[in-house]
Amino acid sequence: MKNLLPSDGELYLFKQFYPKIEANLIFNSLLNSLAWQQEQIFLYGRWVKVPRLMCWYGDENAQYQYSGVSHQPQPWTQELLTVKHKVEENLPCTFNSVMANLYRNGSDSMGCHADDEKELGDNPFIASLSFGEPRLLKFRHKKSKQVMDIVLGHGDLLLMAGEIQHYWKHELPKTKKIKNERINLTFRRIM
Ligand SMILES: O=C(O)CCC(=O)C(=O)O
Ligand SMILES: [Mn+2]
Repeated sequence: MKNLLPSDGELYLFKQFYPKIEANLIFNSLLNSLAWQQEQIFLYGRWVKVPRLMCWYGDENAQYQYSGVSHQPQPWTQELLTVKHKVEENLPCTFNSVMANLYRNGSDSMGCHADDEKELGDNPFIASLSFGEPRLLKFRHKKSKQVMDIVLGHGDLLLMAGEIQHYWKHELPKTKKIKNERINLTFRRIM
């Protein structure tokens, strides 16, 4: 599999890791069964709603800090465990938690960031599965400002590895074109 980055980290895309029919079933079931919530974060002195719905599942000891707030994961559902096992069978790593994001339409988004929290370790493997509406994920090199656009489609698996979080940030921009939902699962290992 080819590294999509020109330098400073590793990024691999497995198109249709889940073929369409299976991806449809998983999408519908995650949409209806996960405990979606709109989180608030403290930004510039006030509480603001994040522009998407989120929830967090994992092993009991996989606590996670988000905007200074400690989050306890919800216990794994059978379906998330089945998905996690299939991802792990195809990658050289294992995970103890998953962050789920629901983008209700093109107005929902994720700002520019790197997944560089210290509890993820130095060069984490992060496996990101997408379902539903295809959306653009934009990578920006922190120094050279080089940009890499990747479209994440229904059933695609993206793997971030190596030094990528040191050198690149990523974001899911808003877009007026998209009216339907997308679900993203990012599997992580919290130390
Ligand atoms: O929705 C996406 O593809 C990006 C998710 C992401 O970057 C994250 O959860 O850290
Ligand atoms: Mn991220």
